[in-house]
Amino acid sequence: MHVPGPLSSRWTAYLGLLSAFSAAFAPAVAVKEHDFKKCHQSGFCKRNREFADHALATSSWASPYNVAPDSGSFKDGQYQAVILKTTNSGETVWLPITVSFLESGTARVTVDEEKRQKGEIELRHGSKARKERYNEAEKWAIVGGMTLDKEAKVDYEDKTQITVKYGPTSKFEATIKFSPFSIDFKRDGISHVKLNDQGLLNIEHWRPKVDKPEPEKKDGDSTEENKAEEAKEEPKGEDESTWWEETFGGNTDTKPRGPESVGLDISFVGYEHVYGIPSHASSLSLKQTRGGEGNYQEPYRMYNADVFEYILDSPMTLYGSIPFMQAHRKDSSVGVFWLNAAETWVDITKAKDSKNPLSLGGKARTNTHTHWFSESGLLDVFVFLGPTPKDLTARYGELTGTTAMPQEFALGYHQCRWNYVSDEDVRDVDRKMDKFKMPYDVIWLDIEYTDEKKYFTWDKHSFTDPIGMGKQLDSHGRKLVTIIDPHIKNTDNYPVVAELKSKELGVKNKDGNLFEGWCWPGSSHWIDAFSPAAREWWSSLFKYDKFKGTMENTWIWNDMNEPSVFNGPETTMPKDNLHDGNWEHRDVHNLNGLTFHNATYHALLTRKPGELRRPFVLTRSFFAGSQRVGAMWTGDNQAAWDHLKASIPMVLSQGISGFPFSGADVGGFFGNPEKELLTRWYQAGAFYPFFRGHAHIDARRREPYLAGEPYTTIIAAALRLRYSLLPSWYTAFRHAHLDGTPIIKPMFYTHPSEEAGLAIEDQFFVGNTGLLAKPVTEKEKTTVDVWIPDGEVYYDYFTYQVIPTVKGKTVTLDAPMEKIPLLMRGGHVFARRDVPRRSSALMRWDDYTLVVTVPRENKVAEGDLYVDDGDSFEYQNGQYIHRRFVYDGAAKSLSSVDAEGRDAASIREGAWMKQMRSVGVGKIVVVGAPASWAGKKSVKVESEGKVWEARMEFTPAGQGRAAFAVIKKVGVRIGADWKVEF
Ligand code: MIG
Repeated sequence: MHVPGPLSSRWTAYLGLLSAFSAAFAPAVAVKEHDFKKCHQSGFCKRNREFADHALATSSWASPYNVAPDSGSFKDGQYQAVILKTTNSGETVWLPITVSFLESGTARVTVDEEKRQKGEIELRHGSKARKERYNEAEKWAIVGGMTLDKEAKVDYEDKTQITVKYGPTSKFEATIKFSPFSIDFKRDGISHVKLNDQGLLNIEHWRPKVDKPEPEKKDGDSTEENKAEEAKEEPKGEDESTWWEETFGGNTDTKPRGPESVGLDISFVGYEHVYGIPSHASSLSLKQTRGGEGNYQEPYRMYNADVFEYILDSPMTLYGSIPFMQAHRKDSSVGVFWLNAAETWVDITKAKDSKNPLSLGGKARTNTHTHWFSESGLLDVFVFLGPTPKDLTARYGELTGTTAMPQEFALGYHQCRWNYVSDEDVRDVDRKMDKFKMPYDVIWLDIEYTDEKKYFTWDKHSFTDPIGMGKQLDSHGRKLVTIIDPHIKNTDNYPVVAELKSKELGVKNKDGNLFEGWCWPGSSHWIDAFSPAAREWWSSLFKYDKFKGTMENTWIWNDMNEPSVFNGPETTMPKDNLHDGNWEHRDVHNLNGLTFHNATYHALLTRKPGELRRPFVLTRSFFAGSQRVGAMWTGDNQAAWDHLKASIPMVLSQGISGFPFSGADVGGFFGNPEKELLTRWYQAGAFYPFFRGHAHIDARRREPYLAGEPYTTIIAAALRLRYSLLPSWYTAFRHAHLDGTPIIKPMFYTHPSEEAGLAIEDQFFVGNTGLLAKPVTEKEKTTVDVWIPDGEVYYDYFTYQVIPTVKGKTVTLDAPMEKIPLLMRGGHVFARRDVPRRSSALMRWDDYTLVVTVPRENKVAEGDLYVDDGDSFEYQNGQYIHRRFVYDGAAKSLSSVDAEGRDAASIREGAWMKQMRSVGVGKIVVVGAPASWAGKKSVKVESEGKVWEARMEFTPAGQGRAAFAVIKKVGVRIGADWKVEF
């Protein structure tokens, strides 16, 4: 039985490390790797790897899974059949398979286990665990895109196989082979994705436990004798030692259903790069995982966990997971989404194609083989056939939803630390940011604001007047974020825990009693946010009159929702705990963070009757779909240069995996950054979609104004750069919201045809602005090499220097301390607001500056601007401005039209839109203006039936700087159609 002591080793180790930090600020202590499972310590991981080793080493290997003769039928876009597995003991296992072809061109393959069989299984220990493979991951992750493709057709069928054509213009096809079972997905007649091509499909069927003398066990490793004994069992070499019970780090997992993992190989034919499956502190282009030089030994793991002091360049799991992977080669992208919320591992290997070396213009192509396995649940995989990276993010977004349209303030700068110690401290930081002219939008309160870690309460001594504090912030349009965690202190006189208990809203242990564990408050219980009743109760706690001290500008931070349990196995919950519907924690673990985040999001929607504002909730743990309810950050990084560097591929990886509202703690959480590092981190952080400075409780104070000169001025400039570009960031969020496009984009995403860019992970484009950023992430570095993806002209953002670029080559840029390497690609128009102010709210009615970057040969430059009230849901009723700007060098004009072709007259203007009538285009800057404009003093402006002249100043090219023109006092409304003629 799992009986955690009140102060387990985990808890004391945690405290020990914390105090070690306060004592010495020793250089980063590496994560205690032995606190987390390696593959060989996770029973099903070990078994699936051994299964793979055996299959791949056996030349005559045939997958023991076959589609039952005549079991298949195809109807209305769905193929259904039964796969039979014959076990070594001669037993036949029935596995119903459904292949769904969706209208969007996505295919879904779901394999379940025959219900009849499940019924026969007696669970051990009289367990209450649900006897069914978990089939509700889709209920949490999927919100659309599930319409079946009624046009999908059987193209060919015989006794051995069936081919279905589907997708837009039927250019996709799937050939399902029966014996052994496999699926080959083709696009335009060519194989791209193959399932079970290597024969690694492995569905550990449910079986009764046959009691026999317990073999000797030690933490997942079996002895040599046991191995010999087990070799006689099915399938060959199977290690049964962890079938029925598993022990790790002193915690025992009673496994009432026995072995039940699902595994499958997925091959990407002709693909050399795979990306995604965040979050890992790893490269953007994922590494191979089965050893060899420069490769990992361990599979990428997804088992959401509070990984203390995580190490870099590692496939270890982190706080959240998105089992969505994309493969890319020159001009083609395909992908898979493995919908399973249990512990999951992915092995990746790459191999030159020996079979057909002449296939791609004589070059032996590389195939990437991936091997996925999850501890329990359905085998459920979506296959995307691209062909572009944008198609993948859009199709994935249709299924799991897109980034919620954020509060506009959320794109500003967030000032956090563990902890601001009193309301006076908060007020003081607020004043100092103003004094040093540093814009910011949000100040954060970590766990110490509470009365003894009882959430929804305040420490009465240090936070005497939270409302007064909130009002001071509000006077400059600023916000407060307070932390609320899922562990509820188990103590007397705390109504929250009393209700959780009396209403039975907590996660239960395997015996069906309220689960108790240790976290910050000491003994705690955990809300079970899978339960509708618990979510409803959670909502009640956030009402303004319930969570006293909060007001309209208070928003929420959800931490520790993996969940983190100090005395639990791998710092989380026992897998045999029970959730709503008696699903085991094992089945739902990776969804836990999403459900809690989701509960908080919905709670904030109902704080006050009639108040309909977009919630802001930051989460640490997440799963596919979490993007619909808020932002994430990459957790407890360190104040070290390599952590700054690692943050960029991590944030890019989030972006291409459907959850782009992400950032890393600026400055590094643990330790004290030297001033140069802190400054460079602000310069990089100004390009994270989520931009927050944060620090550990034992770290020295590091509010940006404390840095001293020249750092303070440089950091202030980075903050202001962020603020001036907010209109473009917000527009990028709009695109992410509409179709799942990342906010910052890696080279493979924007330039999928450029092979040399496919692995680049340290530079990126911002939205559609053409802004190419390459933050400095190395100490004492004063130059950077930027790789140039195309033949466009590139200008320096600050100086308008024309960068001497060659497509596909790097160019070295000067990057002294005060400089952020930032280029403008020719051919874009983007919006800024140039008047520096204290917060985004104070910029709401400022005029815009439009920057036109003239492309090569003075052709066409384009861009857009999306604006709404940044707060309510009125944008869903058409209350927004979305302009498309087109600069046409040949026609000598710049025009603004409604980006969606809406008729202005058809929009009934609400209060916000009315007020926007007073907001105009203050300035237009044309970078790279044609030399022929020299001598011109004005331009013709036409809008709303009027024509007038506006002054233009032209500065000719000189010393490598492009010519540019500035038009001031343009005099047009931002919401109106207009045209400028040069
Ligand atoms: O176990 O709330 O990642 O940002 O400051 C540490 C205290 C708990 C972990 C979060 C970190 C936060 C800290 N929390």
